[in-house]
Amino acid sequence: SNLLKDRLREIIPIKQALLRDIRKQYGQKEICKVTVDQAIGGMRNVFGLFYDISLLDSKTGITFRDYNIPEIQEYLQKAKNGNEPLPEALFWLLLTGDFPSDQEFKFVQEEWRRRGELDQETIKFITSLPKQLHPMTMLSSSILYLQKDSTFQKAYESGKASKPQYWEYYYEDAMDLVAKIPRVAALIYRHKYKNGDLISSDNSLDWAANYSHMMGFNQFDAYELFRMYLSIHADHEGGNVSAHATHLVGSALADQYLSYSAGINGLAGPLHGLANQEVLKWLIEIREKLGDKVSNEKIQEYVLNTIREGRVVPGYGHAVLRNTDPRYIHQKNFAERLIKNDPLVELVKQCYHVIPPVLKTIGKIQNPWPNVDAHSGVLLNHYGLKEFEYYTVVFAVSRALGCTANLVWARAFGLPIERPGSITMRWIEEKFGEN
Ligand code: FCX
Repeated sequence: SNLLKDRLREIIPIKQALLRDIRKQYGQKEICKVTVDQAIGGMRNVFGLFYDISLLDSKTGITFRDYNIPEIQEYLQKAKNGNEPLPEALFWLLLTGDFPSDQEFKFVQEEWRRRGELDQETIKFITSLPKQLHPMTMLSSSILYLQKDSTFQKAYESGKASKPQYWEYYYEDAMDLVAKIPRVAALIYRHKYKNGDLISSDNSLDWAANYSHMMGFNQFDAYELFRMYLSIHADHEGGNVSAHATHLVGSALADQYLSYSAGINGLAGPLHGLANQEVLKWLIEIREKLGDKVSNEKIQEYVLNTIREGRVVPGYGHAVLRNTDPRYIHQKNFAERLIKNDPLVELVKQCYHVIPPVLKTIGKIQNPWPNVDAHSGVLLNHYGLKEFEYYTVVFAVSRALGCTANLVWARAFGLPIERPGSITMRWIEEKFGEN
């Protein structure tokens, strides 16, 4: 039997009824006012999206179905002798709202193993991509290529799919896409950086460790890093660029592949997921220019210079968070537990003390604290992933969990096509002007 789909079949009618009740009771309540400034200013604090699987609080950070990062670390399945949550378990939690039993966890793991292999044409497509492409461009193109296998697209085209069943096809496509994405990502890595010397999968490993293995990193601690990394980046509520882009494109009934490829394209922007590559570049630049043992004063000066040059300090600031990102803290704890004497890790730690006070002095920055990207690069670098251009691909492998899980629910709830209104300068003047 299909444990996860069966569980969803049970929950979906209950949640659908709950949503109907919520609309009946609160449908006409006002959530927030929208000012002209907010419309022009990237819609900060405009609550206009419905996204049920995770929620971001500006002070305490992300919760996945109401559980924060320390809680998922404590309650989700871990590897033998491991400390980090396994993404298979997180995916169950995101989809169902419950922690999986061991049997349910194993079900997801087995399904992903079964669905994870790539066919020869796909391998050929990926290993024929021009090597000068950015790895995120390669990933997005490869996900688009996989769209040939979309069960939703086929069912829709043949007229077989009816609206109440849409979610089932989205579920199938989510499971396929998530099962395959580590292989796609590892192939891209080996093709671009390791002369096409491919490593086949090892299905005795869990999903995250297998990804690490296919990349070529086989230490237990590297496995732990991938388990941790792929869990904590999985989702960050609905308004961030990658989740929102996926959700928006999906609302036009574009399938999971078309939708997530769009999300990946947004994640590839330097103000979003690409920041983790930028952070490492920036840290290495500091060491090249200022040497091994950099004083706090020199770092302060360097930060001010970066800003003076019109650049952002990568890994710091956030559109919603107003505190240190708990995903940063989680990675910091990981490093303190497992990594000794890595100068770049030490530099990240030093920056945490030095940078926020400097950013606070630049009045306009809303959040001087580090975000998730401030730490992730040095950890990947520590275990041998030196090609920082590739870092956002690992982020994208993780974000597939949240983005595809959300689309299953978007179809289960029958959410309509997204179509907010837009305004012009003339519209504003005519509406609010004196005459
Ligand atoms: N360095 C320099 N300037 C910064 C800054 C930083 N780290 N963070 C914010 N600012 C600037 C903004 O550029 C803006 O300047 P402007 O008015 O001249 O355009 C001003 O401060 C106000 O911005 P603020 O309201 O604080 O932040 P936004 O919501 O507009 O933007 C991001 C949020 C994350 C885009 C911004 O803080 C930034 O560019 N940070 C660096 C890049 C980064 O780390 N991104 C990753 C974020 C995240 F975790 C993820 O999505 O992956």
